[in-house]
Amino acid sequence: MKVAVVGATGLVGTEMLKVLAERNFPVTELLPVASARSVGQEIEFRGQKYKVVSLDDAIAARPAVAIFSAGGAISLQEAPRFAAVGTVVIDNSSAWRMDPTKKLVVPEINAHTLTADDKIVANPNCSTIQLVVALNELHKKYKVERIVVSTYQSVTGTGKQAVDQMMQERAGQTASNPAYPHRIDLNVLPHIDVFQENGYTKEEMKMVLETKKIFGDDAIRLTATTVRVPVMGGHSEAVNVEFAQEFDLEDVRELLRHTEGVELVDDVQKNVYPMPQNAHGRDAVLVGRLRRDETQPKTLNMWVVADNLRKGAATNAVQIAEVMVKMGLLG
Ligand code: 11C
Repeated sequence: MKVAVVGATGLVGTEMLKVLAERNFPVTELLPVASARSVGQEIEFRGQKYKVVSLDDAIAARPAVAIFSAGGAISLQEAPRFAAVGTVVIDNSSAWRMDPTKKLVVPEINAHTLTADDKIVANPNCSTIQLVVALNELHKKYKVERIVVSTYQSVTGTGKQAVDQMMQERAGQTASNPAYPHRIDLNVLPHIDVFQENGYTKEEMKMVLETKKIFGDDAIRLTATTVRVPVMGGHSEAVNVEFAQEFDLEDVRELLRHTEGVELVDDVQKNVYPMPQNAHGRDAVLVGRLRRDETQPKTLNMWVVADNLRKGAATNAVQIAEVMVKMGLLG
């Protein structure tokens, strides 16, 4: 199968290539696409060298699937051009997520909604993916009514520029090309993506809107505070979730043990709980610190950690492609 990876040299693009190789996705020809200045450069995939090609050359090659991670503007402009030649686009940007004609897919939850008409499929935001994977079975059994979530997000979510800023600051230097309006090392920024008119950031509103769309449930109320922390390896979330039905904490543990994509990491007597350093490089969504909210009934507190570049981006996108292969929707 011909596979294009658009944004192949970025942090997520690099992870996409790794995940495609690790999962033995049936790539017969790889078309790595990157900005004009990278065209002609070589990248390695499964021990073979591939030349970076332009968007036009990739479209002319009519790949079966194009996995995009090159920002919203490029997705808006270029995804329809790929779709027009019959390529299925799996897009990791926010460009198409809330378009009512596009599916927003987390395979464990709603892959069954995909059809042959879906030529542009949206991959959700990383902080939403790990939240909905953790809540999936709990929502089925107890029905989520309201979520209060605070995030602690890795600098890798912003990209290389932010990683460089943090490492330069950590080395005692002034960042040469800072990604953030303030220093990030030895600091915490309650600011991810741009501020909206309602005072929330776009990242916060993505969590609100994408959660409803993925669960297909507009009644879910969610309020978020998204925060950048000087961490690499994964995003963490403190989640307070109120259900319609009462629950038993042991049943919740049992459900999470059997939730696809989730690993229960919860043994506080031994100081065992999820941390970004345990999630790094892995696909599982780690869930721990399970406890009742003692201030009101039917409410659970939990701590959810996942590698934002893996399940939060590359892995989820490749899993969508895998499911589409199985459903006969690719190639
Ligand atoms: C972050 N969640 O950590 C963002 C990165 O809408 O796909 C992903 C942005 C997006 O900064």
